[in-house]
Amino acid sequence: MNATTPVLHHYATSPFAEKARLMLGFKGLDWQSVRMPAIMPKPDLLALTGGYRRAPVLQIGADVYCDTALIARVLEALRPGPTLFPASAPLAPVLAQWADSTLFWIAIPYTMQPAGIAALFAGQPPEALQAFAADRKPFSASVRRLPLAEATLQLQAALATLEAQLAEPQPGQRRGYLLGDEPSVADFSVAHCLWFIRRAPPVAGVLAPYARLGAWLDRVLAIGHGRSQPLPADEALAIARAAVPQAADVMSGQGLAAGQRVSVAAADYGTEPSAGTLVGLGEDEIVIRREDARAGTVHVHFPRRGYQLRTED
Ligand SMILES: N[C@@H](CCC(=O)N[C@@H](CS)C(=O)NCC(=O)O)C(=O)O
Repeated sequence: MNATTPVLHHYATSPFAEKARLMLGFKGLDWQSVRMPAIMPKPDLLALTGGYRRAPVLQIGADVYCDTALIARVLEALRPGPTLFPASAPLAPVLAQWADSTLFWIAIPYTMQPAGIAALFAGQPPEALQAFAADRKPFSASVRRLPLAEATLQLQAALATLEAQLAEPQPGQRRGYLLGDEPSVADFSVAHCLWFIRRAPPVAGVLAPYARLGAWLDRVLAIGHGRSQPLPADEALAIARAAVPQAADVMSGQGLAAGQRVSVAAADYGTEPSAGTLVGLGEDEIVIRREDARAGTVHVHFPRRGYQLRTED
């Protein structure tokens, strides 16, 4: 482990964090693990991001990467093989996006039905559930919450489609993963949603009729999380302070210039903005520079898709 070892800021029960952990395991990368709280306040995380509060966040030195769609691309650049984006599966990012935005918001209300909540919060005081509910209410207010009956129907339809996708393309021919014989980013995006359902045994029976999907989920989860070492948040901030962020460029033709004051926020939910100076803009990446008393000068990176970039001047 050294100053350029990836640092994942995450918590155990977060589905998107599980996606990132599995992708790190798939890449065979060594990483450092900073535990963040599951609810606000998250002062150590916000020292890095300047406002973005979602889980997970990846840090490499003084560069901070928000959103698992971007984290997947960063891990791919760090270690190209095995690839998350096989040339034979051009639809992998599209299927991943469907899972992250649509399947996730079916799996969450389905799992968070009373029996699921009771299992997920078993052994915790009632205040823990109250605090979680109070945190998530404004966080996800912009998402239409599916009633349980509708979530269940939509989940069963999605599971049946995924089961069909895993059928043998030709008799005797294997399809080990959703888009071929090797995993792609799509497998990790679908897997984290189903991983969450499995964590609540009283409601996980919904997965039982789909045998190929169950075997596929076992295979993806067996990839594991690779090798990680715990890191206190203070030490992650010290790593950022001691490092120099990577150079970035602002592409032309977008009506924006390096040095402009901007803010960036998720467009869907958890929309707390991060403000800073625009230093990078690419086809699918926004980079802002910010100064923080604890983290020093950091570059915070966001995907363009799904994020709103606003000028502040
Ligand atoms: N599009 C984001 C979604 C991240 C997300 O929704 N994370 C959830 C946890 S699974 C979250 O941040 N929940 C609120 C929190 O942890 O404070 C990504 O791909 O990283």
